[in-house]
Amino acid sequence: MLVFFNDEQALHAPVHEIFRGERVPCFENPSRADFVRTSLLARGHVLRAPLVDSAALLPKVHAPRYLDFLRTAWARWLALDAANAGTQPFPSVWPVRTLRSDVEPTNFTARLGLYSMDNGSPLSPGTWAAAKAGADAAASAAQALRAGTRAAFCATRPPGHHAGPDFMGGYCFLNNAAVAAQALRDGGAARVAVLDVDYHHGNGTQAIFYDRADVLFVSIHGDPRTEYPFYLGHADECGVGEGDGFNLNLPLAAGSGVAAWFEALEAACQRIAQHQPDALVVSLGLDTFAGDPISRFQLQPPDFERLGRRLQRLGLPTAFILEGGYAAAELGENAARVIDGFEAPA
Ligand code: SP5
Ligand code: ZN
Repeated sequence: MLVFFNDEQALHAPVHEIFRGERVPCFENPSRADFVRTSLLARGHVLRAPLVDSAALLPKVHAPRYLDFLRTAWARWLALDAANAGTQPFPSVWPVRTLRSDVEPTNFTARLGLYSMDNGSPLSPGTWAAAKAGADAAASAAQALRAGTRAAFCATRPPGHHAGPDFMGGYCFLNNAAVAAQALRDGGAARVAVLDVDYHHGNGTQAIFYDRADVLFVSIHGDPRTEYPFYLGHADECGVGEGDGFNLNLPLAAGSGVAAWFEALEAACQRIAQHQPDALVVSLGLDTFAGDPISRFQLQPPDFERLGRRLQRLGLPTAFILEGGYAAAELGENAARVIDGFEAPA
């Protein structure tokens, strides 16, 4: 399979995240992509650098003032105090209900809160470069599909599906799946479907396309009553305006087994087929794996092959975008299994 790998991913390497009130090493770290690279190379896949600049696509899925902040955030952090070079900024205040988000504060921490949904998306000096290269990979995958390639796989990090129109969150900064879907639309696809199989609901992608009928969003995820991102991903979220009917959430209780997961996948695939899209974008979170340290589904390595086979049967040009998956040492194997299933003889 055509695989895009952005070497810049290694430039996003924050040291700590906050977990249960304590600073712990980041679950989302460069080793994840390294394991995927090693595994895909060993299976004979050729890895290519992204070749499309996503700059013109980004303002179609993100607010310009958010993009400006993200691009300049580290420089602004250093401008506060040169000693900040060795420390990570975290937001500490957010414009929740009754507070205003239309006036951009000048204070750095206030701005960071304005553009964050959580304190779980630490920045590092190369965050923009890494995230931008991931978006370039997504745009490159879309271009390859437009040129007739059956499928492409973006081994990108940081992930993207929690990043909304104007905020970062859940380790995500730029919404790579949204970039791919928008690029496919701009390239002539009348209808696109995004299938999000990450353990966590793709709140950012849902928000970006919630009022649109041209991009169907379907997600299978841990029930937000107990699982991150908590405040979106319920079954009654169907879309709004022209987008009414073009959003399908299939939440499953944390701890759900493999049979329940594949039943949801079947429902997802049937809705996607009904949409008759010209292309499919898969937000491929591999944190549904039983061994994932922060998630609670039970998929085993062969189940990822089964997922790939089912997606192949949709018969659509398909862009896979890597999202979560924190059992880093198993991530390469599980990613390769999805590709194996997709490429298996029907
Ligand atoms: C892309 C992606 O997968 N982002 C996930 C972000 C999750 N951040 C919050 C994690 C909180 C996990 N709490 C789980 C407790 C398990 N012992
Ligand atoms: Zn996830």
